[in-house]
Amino acid sequence: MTPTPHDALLIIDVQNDFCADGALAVPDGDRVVPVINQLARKFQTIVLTQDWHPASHASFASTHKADPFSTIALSYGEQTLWPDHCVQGSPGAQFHSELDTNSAALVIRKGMHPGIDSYSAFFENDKTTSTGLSGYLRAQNIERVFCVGLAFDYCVRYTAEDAIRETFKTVVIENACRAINMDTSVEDTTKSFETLGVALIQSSDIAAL
Ligand code: VGL
Ligand code: ZN
Repeated sequence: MTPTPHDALLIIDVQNDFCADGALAVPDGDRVVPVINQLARKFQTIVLTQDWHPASHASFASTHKADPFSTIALSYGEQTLWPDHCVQGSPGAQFHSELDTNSAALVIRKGMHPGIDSYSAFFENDKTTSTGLSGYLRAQNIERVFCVGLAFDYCVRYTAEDAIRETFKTVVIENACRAINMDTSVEDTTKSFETLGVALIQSSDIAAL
């Protein structure tokens, strides 16, 4: 697989709070950084996402005086409650300091509505509020997206699922992702990718890396 001008790299949530010592640290989250930086050199179109919550966001357990990693019913359905993370402007919300952000054309900030979480780079968790990413990618004549980053079983998963529903060919580069891994979340993700036709590859499958 060699990236063409019709391919985009979507780099999901490589932020301090998802890396070592972060508020919602993903095991080995930091290890995606060198892999992603290497991949980025192969793509002309790169989009970054940044989880960017207001204080007291509806996805924070503290907002509901509930335990982190429990679930709650919100207006749009079941929502997992997380430790406070990626609060707008906080150090935890910044990109990992070693991530190459200079080559990105666009940063999509998500999870900004106080009452709606957003795992996907395309649609918020209510499945109707759009971030505008599809329109941007279509305007750039993008036909295929490669998804990388954190976390494999949440934001990368939802992004890839929406990308293929939005009719982009969709590839997830497994070794450029790390998972939160709750219950069967990783297994559920790989099964869903198989069902939907999301391709799962390794960074070494990208030609002449
Ligand atoms: C994420 C949980 C909450 C992610 C973001 O980036 O996967 N997970 N917010
Ligand atoms: Zn979040």
